[in-house]
Order: sequence, then C-alpha cells, then structure tokens
Amino acid sequence: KNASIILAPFSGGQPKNGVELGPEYIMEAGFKQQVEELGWNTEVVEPLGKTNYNDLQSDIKDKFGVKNAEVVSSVCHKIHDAVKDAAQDGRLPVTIGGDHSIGTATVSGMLEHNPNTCVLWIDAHADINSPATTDSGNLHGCPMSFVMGIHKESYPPCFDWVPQNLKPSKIAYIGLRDVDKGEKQILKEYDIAAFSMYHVDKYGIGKVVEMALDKINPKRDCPIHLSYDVDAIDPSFVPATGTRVQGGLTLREGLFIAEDVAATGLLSSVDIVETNPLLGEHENHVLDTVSAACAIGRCALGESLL
Ligand code: DIR
Ligand code: MN
Ligand code: MN
Ligand code: MN
Repeated sequence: KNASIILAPFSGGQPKNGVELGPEYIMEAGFKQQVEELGWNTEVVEPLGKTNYNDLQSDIKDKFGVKNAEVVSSVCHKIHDAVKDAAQDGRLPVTIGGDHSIGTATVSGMLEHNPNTCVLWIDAHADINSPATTDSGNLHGCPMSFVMGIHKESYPPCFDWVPQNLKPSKIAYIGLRDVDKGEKQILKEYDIAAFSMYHVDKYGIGKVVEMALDKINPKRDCPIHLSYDVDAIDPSFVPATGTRVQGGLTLREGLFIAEDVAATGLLSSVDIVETNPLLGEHENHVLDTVSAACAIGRCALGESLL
C-alpha cells in the first residue's frame, strides 16, 4: 500500500487568508506518521515547490466574472500533474488543501488516470457554479463545473487545459445545505445525485452513502475519488474553515462517510480541503479542525476497518 501526500497550500480560490496554512498544520499534527501506522508507505509531494502563489491574489473579478483565474489555473495544472503521476505510479493520492478550487486538478487528474472514476463530493456547498452563474467570483465555488464542461463558453481561456470528462452521472454530493440558485438549476438540469442534510436526517447517514454509491457506482466496480471539504461537518466540530454553515454533519457522520468508502475497497484518491487555521477564535478551534481533517484522512485510508 503506497500513498502520496500531495500538499496544496493555496488560497487563491477564495478571499480569506490562512487556508494556505492547512497543509502545514495537518502535517505538523503528524498526519504522515498516522497514515504510516495504518500500514501505508508514504511520500510527500510538493507540486507548488517553494513558490508562494498566495501573494498574487486580488479580490477583483475579471471580465469572465471570476477572481485570480490565471493563478488558480496554473496551480491546478501542477496539482493535476502530481495527482496523475502518483496514480500512474500505483500510489494513492491524498491531496491536502488549501481551498477547494484544487478539486479541478484532483478530479481531472484521476479521470485521466482512470476514466471510470466516480466522485463523492462531501461539502456544505455544491461547488458547481460556472463563471456564468457565480455571484462571488470565487473559483473554489466552481471546480465541479470545470471538470464537466458545464457552461464551457463562459470559462477564461487559461482553463483550456482542463479535461472536461466527468459525466454528471458519476458525481454525488453529501452534506449540502448552502447551494446557490444557479447551482440548483445545474443540479436539476444535469440530474446530479445530491444528498443534502435533509436526506441525512430523513434516511440516516448509512443509507445516504449507500444511495449515493448506488447512483454513481451501482455495480461497485469503479474507483472512487473522495473530495472532502471539512465544512461539510458542523462548525461546532470544525470551526476553523472559511464558509461555515450551521446544521451540518456530526463528526461521527462525517467520519462514517470516509469509513464506508474505505469499506468498499474502491477508494482511489482523496482530497481534504478548506482547513483554515487562522479562522479559529481560540486554539481549541484550530486543534479540533486539524484533528478532524487528520481523522477524515485516516478513516478513508482504513483506520476503522477491523
Ligand atoms: C458559494 C460558496 N457557493 C460560491 N461556496 C463555497 O462562492 O460560489 N464553497 N464556500 O466551499
Ligand atoms: Mn499536463
Ligand atoms: Mn464548502
Ligand atoms: Mn468545497
């Protein structure tokens, strides 16, 4: 069992400073050792090198209606290549963010490696705005559109390198509770499997994960990319993140999702994003959030399997 821990200390997909520190805090909490104790050989990959891509940011929308398109695109291209290289090498990519704009990179990288890959997107948000629908202009709200080519005529040309090969039938959401109007239209138009907190309450988390996998992976024969935004979990457990939304998953429900994906034996890659250590109001907020992020990774990599 080999894993590549890919560090993505990037914040240009959204306006709040500090999310670029997520990887550093998660690694300092001992994430690499924790994963090795589960029997994985790990290597740490830093596709962004020592370059700081976070000083070049602006809060002004370009003529396409989005912010920092060039830097998001070039960071994503590097991460895309690192994810694809790791997977081609037989290593399971674990990408640590940073903001969720890097979902553009990880999903497209895994789909180039294996076109059968399906995606479980765990998030309070759908991240499926296009430049045509986004209000905020923040690109961490757009990765799912980019990898499917939704409203592709609205994209800045710097995203031309992104393969748009994810089929809408191969993506399911769990944890949604803050979805924009334009995003709801897209979810409906493309008939995308979207399980909100309503469904979690109605059916229970066990049934919801099963229903999500039945939609995107009915024969349980496709590799699963798990893209985990820590804001899916309720802010009482995970406070240090950029766009908190009350009424989220309990910590156990959140970890169960990762455990149940591990139990399928089909996990091919995982992202853990949106940990922002500067947004804790006190030290415990940061500790809780960082330890939840580590626990998500460990659960996905099999910690709870006996
Ligand atoms: C909102 C918020 N839908 C946007 N998205 C967030 O800016 O497009 N995603 N916070 O994590
Ligand atoms: Mn390339
Ligand atoms: Mn989110
Ligand atoms: Mn997200």
